[in-house]
Amino acid sequence: MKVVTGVIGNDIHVVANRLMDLSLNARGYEVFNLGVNTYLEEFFDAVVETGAEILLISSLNGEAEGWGREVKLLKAKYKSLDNLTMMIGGNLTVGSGNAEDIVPRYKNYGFDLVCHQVDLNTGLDMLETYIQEHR
Ligand code: B12
Repeated sequence: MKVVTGVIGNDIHVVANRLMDLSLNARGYEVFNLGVNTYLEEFFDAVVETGAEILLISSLNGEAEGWGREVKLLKAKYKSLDNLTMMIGGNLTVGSGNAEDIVPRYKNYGFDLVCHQVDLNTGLDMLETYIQEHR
C-alpha cells in the first residue's frame, strides 16, 4: 500500500518524520516522504501523482491547526481523493491541550485519525485497525 508522508506547514522537526518513514517501510508500505515544510496542496498533489491511499502528516511545533484546517475545502477540489485515509500526529496544539478537545477539532477539519502526543507505533497500529475496518 502506498503512503505519502511529511511534516506540515512551517514545521522543520524532522526526526519523527524519519522514524515514520523507517517504521512504515518496515511494515511493508511503499513510502513517498515529502519531508519538512510541506503544505496541504503539496501533500494532495503527491497523493494524486503517486496514487497513494494513505496520507500521514506529522507536526511537532504545534502549528498544524493553522496549516491543516482547510482539508475539506481543498480535498473537494481534487476529484480522486474520496477514498484517501488521512492521519495526523505529533504535538497538535501550541502549549498544553488535551486530546479530548483536540481530536474532535481535527476530525471536523477532515482528518480520519488524529493522534495528539501518541507514540508512533501505537499510532501506526491504530491506522492498521482503521484500514481493516474501513476496506
Ligand atoms: C529537536 C527539537 C528542535 C530542533 C529540530 C531539529 C530538526 N531539524 O528536527 C530545533 C532546535 C530546530 C527546534 C526548533 C523549534 N522548536 Co523544537 N523541539 C525539539 C525537541 C527537543 C525534540 C523533538 C524531536 O525531534 N523529538 C523526537 C521525536 C521522534 O519524538 P516526539 O517528538 O516525542 O514524537 C513522537 C510522537 O509525537 C509521535 N509522532 C510524531 N509525529 C507523528 C505523526 C503521526 C501520524 C503519528 C501517529 C505519531 C507521530 O511519534 C514520535 C515517536 O514516538 C522538542 C522537545 C521534546 N523534548 O520533545 C522541541 C519542541 C517540539 N519544539 C518546540 C518549539 C516551540 C520549537 C520552536 C518554535 C522554537 C522557537 N521558538 O524557535 C522551533 C520551531 C521551528 C519550526 N519552524 O518548526 C516545542 C513545541 C511546543 C508545542 N507544540 O507547543 C517543543 C515540544 C519544545 C517545548 N517543550 O516547548 N526544535
